[in-house]
Amino acid sequence: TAVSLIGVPTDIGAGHRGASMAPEALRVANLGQRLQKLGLDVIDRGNLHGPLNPWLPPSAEGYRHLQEAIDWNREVCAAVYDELSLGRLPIMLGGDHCLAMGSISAVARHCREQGKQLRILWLDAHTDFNTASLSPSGNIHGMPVACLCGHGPAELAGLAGFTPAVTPAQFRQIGIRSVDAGEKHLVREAAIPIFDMRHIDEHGIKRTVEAALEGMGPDTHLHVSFDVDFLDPSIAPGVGTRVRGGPTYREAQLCMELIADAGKMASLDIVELNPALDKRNQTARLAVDLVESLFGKSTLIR
Ligand code: DIR
Ligand code: MN
Ligand code: MN
Ligand code: MN
Repeated sequence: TAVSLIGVPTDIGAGHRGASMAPEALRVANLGQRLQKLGLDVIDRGNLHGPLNPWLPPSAEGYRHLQEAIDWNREVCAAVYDELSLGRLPIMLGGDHCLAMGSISAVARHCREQGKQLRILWLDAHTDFNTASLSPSGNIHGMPVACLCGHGPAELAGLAGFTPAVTPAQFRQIGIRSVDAGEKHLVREAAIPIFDMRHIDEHGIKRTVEAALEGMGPDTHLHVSFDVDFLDPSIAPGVGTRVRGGPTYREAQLCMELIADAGKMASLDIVELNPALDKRNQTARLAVDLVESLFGKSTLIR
């Protein structure tokens, strides 16, 4: 497999500063070298460029930094589309989760052109299904799923070249344990397939991940959007929005191993890592450890 690392150093979508330092934190934690050791062809494309964080309050329309989010996501969308066209697997080194609007829009376009089915695995504590009117914060990192499903401003919802870029039925969300009051209504209405923490508690991580991956065919492109706050904050403190009660280290490892076994992952976001809130880069190192498993590292082979 040929993979391309794409740094997206931005925190314009988040409520805390610092995710803009994460691409470098992941490099310092040797992401590229570790993937190379697994036998992958790795190219680090360096960082994309976009507007700095003006750190303004939400506008009257309810978005914080909307124009900045549009500018960044145009860059992300173009870069991801180019990598997919080259037959490479793009890995986004985020950056806050708003970048998934650009990456998944590019993937949706690629899949439409190639006649592929798209499945999106959303590993997150949050559903990220807010709209400007529902969001309590106005932070755009809480809106990418809604936006990709057509609930958002045209400049973002239309990045793929068609709207909606994807449908709720293409998502599988795992690890959910925080949904805002207004967001709940839209999540239910859209009927997004969600495997929340209660589901994991009751059925175990193995059956949960297997259910989320069920029904993929030979032509399925699996996009994994890995929000690091998916993990329990006791093992992953370096994120802006910690929510207790997430997957343990072993559960997260097994989750990644099962995704690797399915053999369908063709694009990946690593988002919301915040080195400013981390200790000794431990959360970046944990993310790298888990991404190795996502690419098939196992105890007995390699
Ligand atoms: C919250 C936080 N639901 C919001 N969302 C986060 O502001 O919309 N998503 N942190 O990952
Ligand atoms: Mn392809
Ligand atoms: Mn989250
Ligand atoms: Mn998220």
